[in-house]
Amino acid sequence: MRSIPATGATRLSGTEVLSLSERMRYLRIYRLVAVGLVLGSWAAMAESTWIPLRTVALVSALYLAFSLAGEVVWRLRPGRGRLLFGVLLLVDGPYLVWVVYASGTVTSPVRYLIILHVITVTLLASYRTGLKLALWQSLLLFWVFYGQEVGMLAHIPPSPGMAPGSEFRQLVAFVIVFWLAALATATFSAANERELRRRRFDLEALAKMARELEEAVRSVEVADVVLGNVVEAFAFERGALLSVSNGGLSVMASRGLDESAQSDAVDSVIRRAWAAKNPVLARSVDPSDDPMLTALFPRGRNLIVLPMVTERGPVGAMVLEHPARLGSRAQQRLVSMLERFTSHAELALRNAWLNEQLERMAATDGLTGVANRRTFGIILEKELDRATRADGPLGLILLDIDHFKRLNDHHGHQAGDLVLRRVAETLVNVARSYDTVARYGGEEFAIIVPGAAAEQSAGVAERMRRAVADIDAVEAVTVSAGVAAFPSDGGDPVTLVKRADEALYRSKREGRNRVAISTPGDGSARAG
Ligand code: GH3
Ligand code: MG
Ligand code: MG
Repeated sequence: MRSIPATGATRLSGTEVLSLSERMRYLRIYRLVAVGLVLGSWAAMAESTWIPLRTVALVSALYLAFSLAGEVVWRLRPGRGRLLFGVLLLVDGPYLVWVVYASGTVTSPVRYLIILHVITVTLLASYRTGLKLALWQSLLLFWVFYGQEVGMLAHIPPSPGMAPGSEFRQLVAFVIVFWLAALATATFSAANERELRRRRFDLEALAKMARELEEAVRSVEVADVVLGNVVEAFAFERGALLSVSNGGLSVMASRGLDESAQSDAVDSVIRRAWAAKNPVLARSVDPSDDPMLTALFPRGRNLIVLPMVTERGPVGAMVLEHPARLGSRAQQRLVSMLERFTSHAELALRNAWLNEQLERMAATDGLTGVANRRTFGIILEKELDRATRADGPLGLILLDIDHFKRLNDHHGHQAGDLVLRRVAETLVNVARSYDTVARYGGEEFAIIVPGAAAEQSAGVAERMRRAVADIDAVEAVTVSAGVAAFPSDGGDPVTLVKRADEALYRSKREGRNRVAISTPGDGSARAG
């Protein structure tokens, strides 16, 4: 079982929340403030200190000079930044411990600078560095304490009010306090850091999807990019992106599902999400209320249903199955991130759909909905190429409505338009799915019949002629057709169309309402 990548961090381990130069800057500020406080407190405690202000000022100046020099070296040779940062932190220790010692170890108010230092470093660097530093400071403090006990260091008497012999206890109490401070800060900063890393992970995942969406043109590509990114970023095992089609839903993209279910009715959990315009979490799906999701996600558990709704109404939904139930906080974060992904998806899908609609409009005839002449030209070229490569036949039918001018004159153009639509519809019904029906001109249609030689194409044309004759219209409608085929009548589109047109002309001449197959004599007959 996988969990939500709180572990997004693994991918980002190289990227830090604060840059090294920012950390250097904050530590410089700390050092200046620390030295200022040390000198200030010395001036205030003038009579009660053993070490004169001048000495403290000198040591402080050396310490500041050393750390500033360190920074200068870092600017000159930035490659060794990390090492230098560590060395400067190590040097902070002896300085701080020395001023604490010089001001009377355990009672000195400047000892709080050590706590402040540990907290600062924990926040700026990492909790590990913070804890290492706490250890270093403790060692130095104890070393100073025992150094005084064994006479290695001059014994500086604590302030007068202290009970004799309580120094060690005081020291231990202080060390415990600053370890607690270090641990508390480390815990909080680790939590903060984790949160920041997660946010960054989320944003990077969104940015990655946005980049990939730029490349996706078709709506199915868009759906695939969106679902793929979501599933990858949040470790989902199964998911589907569904879109509204013909009142039901169909699967545009899926992951981990072996079925491509289609449904005429919309599952109740999806309708609920649409109505709420908010994600809905479903522990399980019910076969009677949610037939599609039940089919898509057998034994589905913990489904997150994200509605996709545009200003024109519901357009789809993204459904994801999470392998585990989540704590409420993780769930909130996940769901709000998923909503952001979904709103990108809505926008990208809407654009892709608009594009596809424009393309369809540019490729089809507005009145009849079949391919227009431009598309006919492109497809004929393509199919001829394919037929040439496959060494197979290709049929072309040109079909013209008989006496259409008369029909228009008698019943008006609207009736004529209706007949044109009916004829187009009839031709499409007779054609196979890989045939192309196109409106070639006013009341002329062209049909490309891949794989069919002249005779077979004539068969198709004949079926079309009969079907048109059965149309229920203001008056009987008939058509004449001319058939040509590749390779018998020619190898290029122009010749093929010309031959079919000549055959059509013969149909007209011989009395209309019939099909003629191109013959070598047609051309001269038309010319004559
Ligand atoms: P034929 O049997 O020889 O083909 O005679 P026809 O009257 O069908 O042929 P003709 O070329 O003389 O007339 C074609 C007519 O088709 C003329 C034009 O008004 C009509 N037409 C062309 N496009 C449209 C259209 O989009 N809508 C309507 N209603 N009529 C159209
Ligand atoms: Mg006509
Ligand atoms: Mg005509």
